[in-house]
Amino acid sequence: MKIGMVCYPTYGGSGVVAAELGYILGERGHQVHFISSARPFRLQKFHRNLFFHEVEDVSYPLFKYPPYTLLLANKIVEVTRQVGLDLIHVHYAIPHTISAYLAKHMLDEQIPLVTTLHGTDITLVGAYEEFYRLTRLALNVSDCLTSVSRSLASDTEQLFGPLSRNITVVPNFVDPEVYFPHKKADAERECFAPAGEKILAHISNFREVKHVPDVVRIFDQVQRKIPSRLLLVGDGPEMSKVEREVESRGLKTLVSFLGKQENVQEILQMTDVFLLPSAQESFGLAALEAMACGVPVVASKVGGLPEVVKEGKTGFLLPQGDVKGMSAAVLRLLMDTKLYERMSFAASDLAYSEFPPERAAREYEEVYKKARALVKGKM
Ligand code: GMT
Repeated sequence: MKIGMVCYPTYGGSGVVAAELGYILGERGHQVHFISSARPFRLQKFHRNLFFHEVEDVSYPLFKYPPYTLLLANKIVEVTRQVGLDLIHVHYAIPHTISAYLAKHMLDEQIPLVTTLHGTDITLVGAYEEFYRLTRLALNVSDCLTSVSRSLASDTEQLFGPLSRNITVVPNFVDPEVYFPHKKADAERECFAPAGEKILAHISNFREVKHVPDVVRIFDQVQRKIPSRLLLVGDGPEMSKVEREVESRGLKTLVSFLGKQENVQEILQMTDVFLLPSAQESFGLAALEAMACGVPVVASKVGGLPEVVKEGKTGFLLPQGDVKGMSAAVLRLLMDTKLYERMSFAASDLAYSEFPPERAAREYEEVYKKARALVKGKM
């Protein structure tokens, strides 16, 4: 098939999932045409079946902001005409589904539209008064809807139901050839933990929903009992708040800010415990990547996280905001070598057995088939 894949190019789970899905579909013989404002950051390797089409800005004196939604719609039409797309698969409802819907109206022939919901498009953006009706429209005009967890499917139905389509759950996945346990030799850990300290890590886009200051608070409790270091990976609007939290606690020398990183597996492979104290998380892809690297996760028991992190088996889930409980969970892990090894092994084992990329690709292919049949039926 020739698939038009629309996604955000920036650091964030939905763009990662779209890019990695593209590589697997490309391997399975599909042609995947990415359409976005910039090359998705995980779409760096060349593949004979993957293509990138950039939505370019136009500047016109009357536009305060270039109308991205319209430019994207136009690009989808252009690519469809140029290469003969069989289907459009958009990641993140707003504004991508709306642009694709417009594109469908500008095309002479019917083209199936699949929308994958990733979480914040429903729970945050979709909940804004200004976007609620548009999100509802996006849900109802997609030929097929998928969500990355059961929790997100049920949140969507609760917030926007009744919908004209069922939501198919296709969980995110992890590539075992990239994410695997590889405890770095002391020499490699040394630059972050020179005295053999334990390493805690957090990766996100530093938005409010991630509660990164809680990561610092948890780390503070832990380092009082066990010599440890904290690696903070990513950047975003909450960064200054996080820096203040680090400074006010006198932790500057123990915390490393690594900024945006592409090969996060290298960092995860030297991490002992991964922290994700988010207020909401439809899936928690970073937690899955950590688990695949054999890193137990301590996280909030919210959204889809219980579908990824198995409580007491691959990590610990605590109520959101329970800094004391999360610190105690990290200490428990770091103080009990047997428990740690058992959880570390179970984490990668479960990541591979329950979230294999091939299965996700097959499930998306099924959804594509269904969307095409639905559209054919309408003609
Ligand atoms: O977490 C973010 O703010 C980014 C967002 C995205 O779309 O890039 O992440 C969402 O999609 C990811 C991939 O499906 C999920 O793993 C994240 O849990 C989800 N984030 C939230 O629900 C907060």
